[in-house]
Amino acid sequence: MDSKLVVQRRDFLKSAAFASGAFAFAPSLFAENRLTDPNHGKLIAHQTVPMNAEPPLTDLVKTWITPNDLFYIRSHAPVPKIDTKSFRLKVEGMVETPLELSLDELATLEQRSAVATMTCAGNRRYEHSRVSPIKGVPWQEGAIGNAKWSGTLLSAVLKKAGIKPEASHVWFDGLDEIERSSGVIPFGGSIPLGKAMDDSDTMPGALLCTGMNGDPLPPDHGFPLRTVVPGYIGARSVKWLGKITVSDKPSLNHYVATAYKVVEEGTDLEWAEEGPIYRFPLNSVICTPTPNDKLKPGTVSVAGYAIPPGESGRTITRVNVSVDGGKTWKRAKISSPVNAYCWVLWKAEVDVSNGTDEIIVRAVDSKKNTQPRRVDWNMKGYLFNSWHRVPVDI
Ligand SMILES: Nc1nc2c(c(=O)[nH]1)N[C@H]1C(S)=C(S)[C@@H](COP(=O)(O)O)O[C@H]1N2
Ligand SMILES: [Mo]
Repeated sequence: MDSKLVVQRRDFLKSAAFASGAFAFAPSLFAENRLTDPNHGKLIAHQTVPMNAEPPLTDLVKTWITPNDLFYIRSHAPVPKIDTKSFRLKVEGMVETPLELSLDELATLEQRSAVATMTCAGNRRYEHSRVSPIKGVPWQEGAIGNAKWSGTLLSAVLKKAGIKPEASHVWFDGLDEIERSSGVIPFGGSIPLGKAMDDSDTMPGALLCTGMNGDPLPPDHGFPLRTVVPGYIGARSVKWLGKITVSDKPSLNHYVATAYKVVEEGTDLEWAEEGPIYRFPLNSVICTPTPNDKLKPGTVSVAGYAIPPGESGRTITRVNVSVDGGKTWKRAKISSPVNAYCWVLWKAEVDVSNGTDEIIVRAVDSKKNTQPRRVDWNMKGYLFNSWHRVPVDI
């Protein structure tokens, strides 16, 4: 699949497709799409019904904790109206005692707070789309955020229900109604039971979350209850959670059984053979300067984020910036806490001259894995994590 290798941005700049505007940089396109809705005034919308929006990159990296009004929103259907008084979370399937829990009852079980980064599997899809167009929200690099999540340990709810020995997966169904050609379905996710029970002192395996950065969950982020699965792609963190099903296989919901897989050609066999994506990969991104910025020769401040792969004990150890196409690298300064399951923010000062045509970043994690220079194109544009390149005009 060499033709579909994600080629360097320099190559794109020269390509006719790029010059024709077919894949023009989104910032200009975004400017026309800015939302007028005061609640989402800071976000840049790709679509408003359902809401799919991301923050401007320069704002995104101003703080390690992403404020709720700067947190990207990815919804497949409008926000469902949920009456919190009559709301009951159903817990069923391979359990000793099926449960129907009110929000007050959930609050009596073990509570936790944890800071974790959430990112959409489609983050950076628009870069991928330049190789060959991809359907789906054309996310830039803003489909990511770092928040303090609080709520009930999923493991506490499962223990209360009693897990049957044959169980091995936990399914989540949302209360939203997504219209598909086959009919109306809820958004569904699922995780292996082992992940659900994998709590440490600092990080829950998964949370049933009611609070985001000290506020009740905003409606767009799943009020009154959502799953948060640290380390996993955002799609596993089901919003407006209504039902948990314990099973011996992954969920049969479309968003687990079919969508969110990495496939290259999309044959029936490939879809059937490929398993669901769970964890997100090592990644790093330059947030300033942006491709539109005019720079002068001399020292330029570069800033962005880097995220370790979503695994216990894996942290970012190094972020490198290059202005000569990756021949030499300068180590960036990490300006935030460094934790597993969380992004870091970084800054670097680099010297640019009239010959500089791009700035590149790549990150290294504590297992000495380096972010790949290139990655293969995939049909849905998921998990794009090649070196991030920003073309500059000096
Ligand atoms: N019920 C429901 N849960 C959902 C979704 C959805 O459309 N419906 N989108 C998922 C996807 S793809 C992502 S990336 C995250 C986004 O969470 P956020 O909107 O709070 O950023 O929610 C996930 N949970
Ligand atoms: Mo997503």
